This record gives sequence, C-alpha cells and structure tokens, in this order.
Amino acid sequence: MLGSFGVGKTSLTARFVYSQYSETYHTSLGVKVDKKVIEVDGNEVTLMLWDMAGEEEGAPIKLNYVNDAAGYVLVIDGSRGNSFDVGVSIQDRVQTNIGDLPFVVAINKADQRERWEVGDAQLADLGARGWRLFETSAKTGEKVEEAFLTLAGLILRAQEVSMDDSPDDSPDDSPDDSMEEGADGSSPKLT
Ligand SMILES: Nc1nc2c(ncn2[C@@H]2O[C@H](COP(=O)(O)OP(=O)(O)OP(=O)(O)O)[C@@H](O)[C@H]2O)c(=O)[nH]1
Ligand SMILES: [Mg+2]
Repeated sequence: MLGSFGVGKTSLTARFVYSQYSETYHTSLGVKVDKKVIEVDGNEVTLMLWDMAGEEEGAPIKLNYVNDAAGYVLVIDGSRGNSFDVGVSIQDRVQTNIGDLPFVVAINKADQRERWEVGDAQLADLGARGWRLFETSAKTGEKVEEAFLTLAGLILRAQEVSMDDSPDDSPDDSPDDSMEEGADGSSPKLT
C-alpha cells in the first residue's frame, strides 16, 4: 500500500481484510502485514498486504520494501489535491528505480466526492497513462474489493507472462523438441 500519509492505506486494508472501518486516525509507523486468501480465475491466491507508513514531506517512502513486492495499490485521497502529486511522484520513483510492477490506483474517500480537490481532468490524465483507477471508499466499501481483485489478476497475469518469457536455452526442456531431434538424429542446438 503506497501513497501520501492519511490517504486511507490502513483503512482500505482493514475494509478489504476485516470488513471494518474506523473514523479514528492512527498514523502508521513502519510496516504492518495482513493476509487474505482470495480466488482469482479459479486459482487460490494468498495476498500479503504490506501496509506502510505514508509518505510525508521530507520523508519519502522506503522503496526497498517495494523491491520485493509482486505489485501495489497506489492510494490518492480525492479530497486532498497534494496527495495526487505525491502519488504521481511515488509512481515515477518506483518506475525509475524498480521498473514495471503491476499496480492499481485507488482514488479514495469517494464517499466525500463533494469535497474532492482531484478533478476529472486529473483523473483522465492518469487514465490516459494506462493506469487503472478505482474511485474507492474505505468507509462504504465502494470499489475496494474490485481494486484488490484487479491487482491480484494483474499480478497473476504478470507472473504467467514472465514464466512464458523465461530464458529457455535448452531444447531438451520440451519433450516435443527432443523427440523430433531424436527422430531425425540431429543433436540439440544451443541458441
Ligand atoms: N470519509 C472517508 N474517510 C476515510 C476513508 N479512508 C480513510 N479515511 C479516514 O482518513 C483518515 C486516515 O486514514 P488511514 O487509513 O489511517 O490513512 P493512512 O494512509 O493509513 O495514513 P498513514 O498511515 O498516516 O500514512 C482516518 O481518519 C480514516 O478514518 C474513506 O474512504 N472515506
Ligand atoms: Mg496507515
């Protein structure tokens, strides 16, 4: 869970894992890990959710936690315009320092849309970058499940693709190949 402080990282996690919500704000220190088992496309997936301390001015989030992550939820507080800029800056830093990881964006506090500072044009801008946006509310539960399940799906697909793409130097790995090579007597070629 990445984002500025107070955007609702802990609240979204608590909504998703425990179906609970609290108005009381206890800022997170360090990292708390929660676990939830879900089903995606018939696969049982265990999500380990790392709820991190939010990024404050002068105190950037620790990217070394993100290094080992399969993906992440980038949380922006729709009612705090500054959290939009912080979110974009975090995403830029992850992209530069770690690279492409599956992620979804939660524009949170959708129950307070009348107080939102983040406008449609800003959201359209993120959408145009190909970011997957969910207008969530940890308070009402709106789109929370959808955001996490979409992330889990993206992670599964990314891992399938990386298995397909894994370097395969040995034709012996494929039973079909080795049978053909055996049949015509040619020796396996190393590419
Ligand atoms: N109205 C409304 N308030 C929310 C929502 N999500 C979180 N809040 C409130 O916003 C405050 C901060 O929420 P947290 O979940 O603690 O935010 P956080 O991102 O974990 O904050 P840090 O740990 O300090 O980075 C709390 O008072 C929450 O009750 C929401 O969807 N709607
Ligand atoms: Mg927190």
